[in-house]
Amino acid sequence: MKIEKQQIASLNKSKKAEHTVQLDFALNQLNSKGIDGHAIIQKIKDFQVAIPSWALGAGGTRFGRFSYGGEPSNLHEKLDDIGILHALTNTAGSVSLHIPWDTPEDYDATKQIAASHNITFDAVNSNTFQDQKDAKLSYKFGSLSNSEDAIRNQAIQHNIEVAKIGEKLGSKSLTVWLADGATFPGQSNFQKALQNTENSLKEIYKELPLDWRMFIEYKPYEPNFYSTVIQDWGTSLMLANSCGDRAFCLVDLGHHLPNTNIEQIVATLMLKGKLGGFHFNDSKYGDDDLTVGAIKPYALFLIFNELVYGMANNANNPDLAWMIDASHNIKDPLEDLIQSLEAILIAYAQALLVDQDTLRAAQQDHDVVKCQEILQDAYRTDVRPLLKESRLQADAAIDPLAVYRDLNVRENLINKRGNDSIASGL
Ligand code: LRH
Ligand code: MN
Ligand code: MN
Repeated sequence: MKIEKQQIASLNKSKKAEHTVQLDFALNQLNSKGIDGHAIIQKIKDFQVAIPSWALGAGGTRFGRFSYGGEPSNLHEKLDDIGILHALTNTAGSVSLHIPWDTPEDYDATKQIAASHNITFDAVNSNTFQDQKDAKLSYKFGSLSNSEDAIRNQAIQHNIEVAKIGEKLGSKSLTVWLADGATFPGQSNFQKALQNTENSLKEIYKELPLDWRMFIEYKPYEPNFYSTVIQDWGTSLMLANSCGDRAFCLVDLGHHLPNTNIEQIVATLMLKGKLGGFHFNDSKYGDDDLTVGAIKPYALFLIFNELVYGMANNANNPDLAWMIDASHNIKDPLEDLIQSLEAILIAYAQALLVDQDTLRAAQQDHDVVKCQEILQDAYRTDVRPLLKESRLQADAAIDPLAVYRDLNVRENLINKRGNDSIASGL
């Protein structure tokens, strides 16, 4: 199923009058504060977030999985779903593949379908946290950190292979996330596990094309519940530094212990030019992979405030690879992704409203109250009319969720694919 521009344009018509009133109000409000709303609209229009190939079906939990119906059962159907998202939002312009879950069978066909939806290939993700069907050796006790040479080698070769697959599609980066760790004290030697991981990552890094980047993702726990080899940003930074200039840290919002100051981590990594990738989601307890902005929207805004500051001030930090990393247990995955994209853009637009010069001056004066006022004034501004305008200008939907429902997208997908198709992935 493909959504045509014409269908969106005709549904936009009914929203146009109300939108114009709201946009005028928002632009005037910003104007009175000396902010150029049109410049913000342009930045929102340019902002693209990768959709992971594993987020288009119902994820489920270890207790069960409830199918949503009409799920994509192969890579091409997944690209079609991202095409729907991109047509509606103009923000989902790339896909992040998980190999081997979504290894292309016919590269030309895959590229053609992606191109027909204006979708590019973002970071490719390796997977050494599961044993694959025909795998000779098991990752039960670790992959890149394993105490056995042959197992480490199999995992290294897999990562090199994933990069080769990505190269054929036009990807420029590899994301490595390791489940490696221990579930019980004494199970593994911390120093050896870390040293093995460092050596393995260096082997992979050495084989990456020169215009590629490597992103090293960290996570404190799960699936191992006593220790994880790459547990935090410090470990990730240390490993990235030892690999080289093209290795970076990847921050996944769900990969922090409760109350961690993620915005400070972002600031620190950007100062050092070492923040490369970003996985969006939200959580209440752990790596819940909930819809972005569903639980802690102010924290997301504070994180974006540091990202915006870093993008303006840390020329040594590369452009970031943005991706949604969420799982869908009870919602329609496409509706959930529309909500996540909206939350990301809201936080981004609000962060763009922060008057950095006034904030610096207030910080210099130690005017703590004013500092807080500046941030909260931006956070409490309704930027949704700017988002709507950015979509309208890009021929996307003023209200993507409403158009999705008006066009009966899910019903159409169920008719086409059936009620119990299953997407590969988590
Ligand atoms: C691990 C993770 C990582 C994986 C994805 C499926 O929790 O965040 O990014 O690749 O989930
Ligand atoms: Mn992640
Ligand atoms: Mn995760």
